[in-house]
Amino acid sequence: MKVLVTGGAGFIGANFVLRVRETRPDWEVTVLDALTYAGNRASLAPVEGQIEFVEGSIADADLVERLVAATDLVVHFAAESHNDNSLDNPWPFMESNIIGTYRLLEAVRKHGKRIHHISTDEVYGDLELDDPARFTESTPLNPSSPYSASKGAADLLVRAWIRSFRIQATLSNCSNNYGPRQHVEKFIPRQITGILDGVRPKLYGAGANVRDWIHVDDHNDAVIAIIERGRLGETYLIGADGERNNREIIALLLELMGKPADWFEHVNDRPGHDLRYAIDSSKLRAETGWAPRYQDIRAGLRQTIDWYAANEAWWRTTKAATEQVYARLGR
Ligand code: NAD
Ligand code: TDX
Repeated sequence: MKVLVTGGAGFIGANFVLRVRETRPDWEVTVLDALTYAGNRASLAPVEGQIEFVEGSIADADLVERLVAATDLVVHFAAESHNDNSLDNPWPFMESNIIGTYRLLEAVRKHGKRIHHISTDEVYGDLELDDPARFTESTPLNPSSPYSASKGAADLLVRAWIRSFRIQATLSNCSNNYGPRQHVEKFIPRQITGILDGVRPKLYGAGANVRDWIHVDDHNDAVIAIIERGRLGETYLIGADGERNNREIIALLLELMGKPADWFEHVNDRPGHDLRYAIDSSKLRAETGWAPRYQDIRAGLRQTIDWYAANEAWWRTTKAATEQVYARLGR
């Protein structure tokens, strides 16, 4: 099977390509990635020579059409992915996440190919801390930030192309990922690399916000399960029952990295900061048999810390520029 992976130089996409090479060696992989500030070709170094890499944008209709025509399946990870950036400048999110997805859908429709669209639990908005409810596939879309609104818009386009044009497509909405090769702008790698540099973790507001953490390999195994065993036209929520508030994550990182429990600082909160995300993944588990392998977040964080400690060259190049952006935002 020929697979076109958009955003394959980003965090989840690169880990997907590595996982596919490991577990599905007969899949032929082409990566399409614009190499924005978030893309890093070094993430694909272990599979150099085993995949084709095309530098370009999913918003480039001609390029997208040519690549989609030559593939069997598109796995669509490419996106602007950081909420804080979307609050600072929403435009790249509209272009990549909405127009880019539209270009892919039109090419998929024209050439009769299949697409799996990667999305986020953030399209459902947020939950109260004391609400026993979790998101399901039938939760209404209610996004809060320009990022999550652009992802929700893309999800609606995919659903409309399924209904109106009967394209072969599946969707998945996953919770917060962690693991190796995540950009240092994101919560967990920002704090790990900060601690390695002797800088205290930075907690937005009081840190009561809850995220439902999943290891990136578990997310990608779920995507492979949906590709192989999911029903066309369906949406699947991906989550590993990993609810933790941000204070708890910082406490775990400090403990695992040998720092005192109070060695962190509070910084300005994110405007419109979603309170809690929580995923009910029973549909995915029942229909595909998928289950997460990383049940213990402590072990997953240990592996992630070890990866950043051993791969300073990978993150050092982007650390200073990332912190300059945060300094300007007061976070
Ligand atoms: P990332 O920012 O690390 O990577 C995104 C990649 O897409 C980068 O390599 C970037 O160069 C590329 N890209 C951006 N715009 C592009 C364009 N116009 N054309 C081609 N390539 C482009 O993001 P990530 O965390 O790996 O997220 C990947 C996908 O998973 C996104 O769709 C995101 O919404 C979704 N998602 C992420 C999480 C999470 O916790 N990180 C959770 C659920 C869903
Ligand atoms: O320095 C920080 N301090 C802090 O307290 C940073 C960078 C974040 N935070 C908080 C904000 C969130 O409550 O940590 C939590 C996680 O923040 P992010 O890593 O920015 O993730 P989030 O906004 O939850 O979105 C992520 O999960 C869903 C991904 O970035 C999205 O792409 C995905 O869709």
